[in-house]
Amino acid sequence: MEKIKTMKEEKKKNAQAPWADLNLSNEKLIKIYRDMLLIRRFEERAAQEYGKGKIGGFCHLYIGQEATGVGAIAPLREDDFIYTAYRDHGQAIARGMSSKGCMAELFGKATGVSKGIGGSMHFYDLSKGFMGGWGIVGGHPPLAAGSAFATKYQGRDSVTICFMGEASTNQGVFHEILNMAMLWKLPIIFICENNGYGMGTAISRAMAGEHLFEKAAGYEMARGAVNGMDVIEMYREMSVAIERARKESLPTFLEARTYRFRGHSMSDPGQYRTKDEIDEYKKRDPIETFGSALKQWNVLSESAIEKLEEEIKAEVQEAVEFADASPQPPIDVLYDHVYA
Ligand SMILES: Cc1ncc(C[n+]2csc(CCOP(=O)(O)OP(=O)(O)O)c2C)c(N)n1
Repeated sequence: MEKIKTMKEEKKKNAQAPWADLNLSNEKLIKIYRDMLLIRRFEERAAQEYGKGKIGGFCHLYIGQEATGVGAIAPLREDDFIYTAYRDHGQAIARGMSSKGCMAELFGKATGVSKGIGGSMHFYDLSKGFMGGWGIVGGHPPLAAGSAFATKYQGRDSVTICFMGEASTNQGVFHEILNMAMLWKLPIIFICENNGYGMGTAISRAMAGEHLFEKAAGYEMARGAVNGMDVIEMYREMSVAIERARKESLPTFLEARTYRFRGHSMSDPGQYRTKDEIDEYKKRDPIETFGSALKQWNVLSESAIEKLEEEIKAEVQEAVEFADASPQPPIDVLYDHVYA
């Protein structure tokens, strides 16, 4: 007798994979998953090392926001440029910067990606087009626009992407730079990672209006909101924006709605939000959601995921050992790159 299919099986049979309309090989899908998992495990370990006093100063974790960074960076070309704020570890790893160099930077060691004199907020790697890691809220979007202006001026078809937190959109400079980007038709994509809070202040207490992405409407810029907890949706919307920038030399403003599971920084007591709220968002954990989809569509098996976990655990362990064994930067570099 023919087995009666359950609704779930029927759905599974008829529906298409969420990435069916995108030209994504299994290899690329696995790389996207691996990058998200590596960011998560790297940062969990960074938090532990911070607790042991191996990492000092500011340290802002990206945990919860992995899909935004990975989904935005995965469709880029090697000759594209990335600018971001201080919550930069995840985007650096997504861009392929080595976990050893990143961990060593957190440890303040000479082998770090910024030679140990940048720290958590100032990751940098010119060879990857990763232009930082900037600490002043709203300070770096003008630099990113400058990069987009430069590549356009030189006749190259590189694209610049600029991550920023939602709080930076309340700065005056944000509006100045959106105006210029549209006026000069710059090949740039502004990605506003709206995680709902600027330090301990909920966005509703700091920003007039509900639809953040509509701030770009005043400049008649292509704009929209995207589910930043869904790596495939990010990839899809970014692909459209990248095409617009590369082919038409036009900017885009994307509001990625996301959430950070950890505090603003390592010293955040977190009294401005409830555990229930955090738990609610954890149900939408971007890594678990994507992992389940990959299993459902037979891209990865449970045992393949376990193997990836093992590999990543070993990679992070090696990164910590490398960072620990590396030398401090020499004292005479203290005033290098400091302008007065
Ligand atoms: C011009 C400026 N003002 C204040 C600060 C202090 N500050 C550091 S982080 C932060 C909140 C920024 O929130 P958001 O841009 O939404 O990024 P998120 O932390 O959510 O990633 C503030 C006010 C700063 N770094 N720069």
